[in-house]
Amino acid sequence: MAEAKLAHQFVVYSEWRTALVGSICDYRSWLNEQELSDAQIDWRITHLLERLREDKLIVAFVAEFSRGKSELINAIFFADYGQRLLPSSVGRTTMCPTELLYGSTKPT
Ligand SMILES: Nc1nc2c(ncn2[C@@H]2O[C@H](COP(=O)(O)OP(=O)(O)OP(=O)(O)O)[C@@H](O)[C@H]2O)c(=O)[nH]1
Ligand SMILES: [Mg+2]
Repeated sequence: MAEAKLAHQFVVYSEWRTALVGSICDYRSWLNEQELSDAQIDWRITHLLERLREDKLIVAFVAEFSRGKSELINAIFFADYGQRLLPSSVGRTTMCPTELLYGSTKPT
């Protein structure tokens, strides 16, 4: 139930981003028609559109050391693995900012 609700919210979010891309494209066309655009504005809009089209979701887990970040990530994303994928123990463990990536086209 909660999973279906979350999935639905992601669909709504994705639709909102698509609509926003459309509005920004319209805005860019209007700027061009009115001859109000320049190279810098065009570059900024292109950059913004690229970011919106990427549709990448970034979730950050931030806290002091040994507060359970790694354990929480293991529980949320890797509960089915039956073992801790991220090392987690008392004291400083991870030691540096760590980035985990997932993409359906990337090898697992
Ligand atoms: N009792 C209890 N212990 C927890 C909980 N979450 C984490 N721990 C324990 O707290 C300790 C630290 O957890 P970590 O997940 O390694 O903490 P961290 O925030 O990733 O720490 P650093 O990587 O050092 O920044 C580990 O021994 C965990 O097993 C919890 O909800 N309850
Ligand atoms: Mg950690």
